[in-house]
Amino acid sequence: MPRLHLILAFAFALIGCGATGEAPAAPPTQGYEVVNTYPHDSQAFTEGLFWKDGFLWESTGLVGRSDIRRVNLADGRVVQKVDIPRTMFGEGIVDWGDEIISLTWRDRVGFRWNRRTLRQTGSFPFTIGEGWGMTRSDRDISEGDGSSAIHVHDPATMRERRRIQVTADGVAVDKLNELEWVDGEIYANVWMTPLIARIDPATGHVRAWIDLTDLVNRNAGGNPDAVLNGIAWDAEHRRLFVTGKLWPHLYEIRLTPVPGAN
Ligand SMILES: [Ca+2]
Repeated sequence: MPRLHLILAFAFALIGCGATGEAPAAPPTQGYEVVNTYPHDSQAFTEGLFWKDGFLWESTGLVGRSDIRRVNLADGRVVQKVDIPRTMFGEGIVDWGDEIISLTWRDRVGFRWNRRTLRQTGSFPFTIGEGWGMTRSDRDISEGDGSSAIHVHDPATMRERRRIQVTADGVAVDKLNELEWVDGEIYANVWMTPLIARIDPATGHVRAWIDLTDLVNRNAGGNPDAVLNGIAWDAEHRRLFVTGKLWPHLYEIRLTPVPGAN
């Protein structure tokens, strides 16, 4: 059961149970501090988020409300946006070259957009189950499908090159949602939880959890759909941003050292 896997993974992370057999050690839970707080569109059902060229780029979901937008960090203002087809449910986005590539949740199609004009330049069939979050390294594009798998694609064709199975202390971590490539790791927030997993892309092992319970409590307002979902990394200035669906705020956070690490 995916949910059981997730609960077990979280419990192991908190309790710090010892590993069995040759499974890796239980990942520690890492703290953070809020560096800056910014406004975020509380109508945005955030599905994708990244930082590029001085702006946040965000995609939103829900049928009839899905778009791709360029957002000013300081005031949260949407400076440019394009709707995806009104019958579809938008999902993750990633930049590649002059393009933005976007997924849909269950519509089995992805789109390519000119990043400057936000005009659609193409589409492609998307046959790997559901589309969830996306991110990129220098070489490829990674994408989740709601399970514990991260699919690594050739950006030119969006064909799968390899697959990462994500585990924490030997237990599959399901419902990996919005993704972000950060300093050689993949960060993934886990749907319906306050957790971000820091994943080793070579092994799929979770190296640490980041527990954002306090930010979820500040923003969800009791709405179960208002989950943590949105991680962006400004590599140049080493700023880590997080937000959630329908959250009124977006945060820059700084991670505190992993317990027990130098
Ligand atoms: Ca992201």
